[in-house]
Amino acid sequence: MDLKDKKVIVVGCGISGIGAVRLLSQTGAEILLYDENQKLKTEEVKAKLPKDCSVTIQIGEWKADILREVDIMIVSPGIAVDAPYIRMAKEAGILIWGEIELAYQFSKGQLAAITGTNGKTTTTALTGEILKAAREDVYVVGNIGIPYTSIALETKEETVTVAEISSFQLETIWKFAPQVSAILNITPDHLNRHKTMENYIAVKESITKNQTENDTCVLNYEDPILREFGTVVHTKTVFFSSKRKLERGLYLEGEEIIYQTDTERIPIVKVSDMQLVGIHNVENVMAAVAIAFALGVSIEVIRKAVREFRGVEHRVEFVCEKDGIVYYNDSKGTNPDASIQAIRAMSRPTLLIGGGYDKQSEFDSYIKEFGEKVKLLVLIGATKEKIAKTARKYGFDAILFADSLKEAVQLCREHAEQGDAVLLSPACASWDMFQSYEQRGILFKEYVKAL
Ligand code: UMA
Repeated sequence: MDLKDKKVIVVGCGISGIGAVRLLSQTGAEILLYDENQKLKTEEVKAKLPKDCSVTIQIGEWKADILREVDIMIVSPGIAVDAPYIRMAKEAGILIWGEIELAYQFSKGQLAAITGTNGKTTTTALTGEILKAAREDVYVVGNIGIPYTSIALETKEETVTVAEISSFQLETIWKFAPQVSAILNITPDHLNRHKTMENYIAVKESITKNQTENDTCVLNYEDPILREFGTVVHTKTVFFSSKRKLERGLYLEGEEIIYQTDTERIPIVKVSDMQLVGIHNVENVMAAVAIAFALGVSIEVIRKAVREFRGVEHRVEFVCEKDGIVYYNDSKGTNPDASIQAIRAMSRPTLLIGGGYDKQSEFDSYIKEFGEKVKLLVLIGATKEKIAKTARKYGFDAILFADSLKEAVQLCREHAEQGDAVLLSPACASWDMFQSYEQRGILFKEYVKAL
């Protein structure tokens, strides 16, 4: 679409809004940037934009006349579509696009789009690595943290873009049509935003809405919602399953991932040859393999990239093995559910470091996951007493307290034996002791390496 002389309002001054303005500044559009947050300073926002970029910035209270003569509204993912000013814009007949749609409108080449409640970042990163091993011009963007608009104008016919797409972003797509889509799983999440599970499912499934029958959708057979969706979706489908053999699709045979196509049975990789651990990662690998295969990547390239992929930093990330003890950094385990996945991924007796900022979470399910696997729990941070109390309630009392992460690492080393794993997966945010989960993870790795 030609945006020359069109009036476009961008809502949100986060990385999506800034990406959108940067793109729009190349199109000849007249740009208005709005953000509700009164604390933002116009000068600070300006500093994030190119110097020669002509944009009117409005911060704080929404003024009704702001929509006068506006043609298109570009919405950041964090803004709910039922926000009053979005409703007003709709009523005024203004086109509402998400930042993803804007990027799509200006993109060339092929697009793979990955959504799902869990696993999308790992699957997106791995798909990106496989494609980079096969093709020259590959971008990895979206919810993973790089706005799609930041690269859209650089794409060419031979480009492949791999995009992690959240439910928030799917709410405001219009013509967005990936050649390959994937929905990894759908379990309750973000219901404060989507209101009902039906809405959440519908928005996830809408990733396929503009795909054609020549395009592909990759789906998890073990998710009952997606198994059903596979029977009605109009695209070609590829199922994957970590629990049963499929007539067609990807599945586990013993220890090996197999891809059964219409004509061939293709062994992909043994789980023991992968650096990713845990059954959830087997599923992520299957999805990434299916996407790459649908985009024409050879099996040899796929195999090599899967074997070499070390995972996403801070998500059950293998740190090192020392004296027969392996260390994993799951600092991204910032809530009990995420940490449960990490504990499940451990195949050795485990010394677990937990605790952190208090988000008022309940830790019952986290403790119940310990089973016979967790042999020692070392607690740090604001939630240490609360987690210890919950653990004792379930009869688990192999608990130590530490005043710092460094001390927790040292305690684990003292108590670990050859064949054990030490896992940092706090089930809590980091803000009581660190700036971010990234900083917590980086320090953990430093302390481990210094042992
Ligand atoms: N704002 C308003 N009004 C609102 C809400 C927000 O004006 O009602 C303003 C805020 O004041 C702020 C700006 O909007 O200045 C923030 O916009 P945003 O929340 O869309 O954040 P971005 O920085 O643009 O980041 C977004 C995604 N954030 C969300 O979906 C909340 C990032 O995903 C994504 O990486 C990025 O775009 C690039 O595509 C983060 C996320 O938490 C990681 N995603 C959720 C998840 O993974 O569960 C969906």
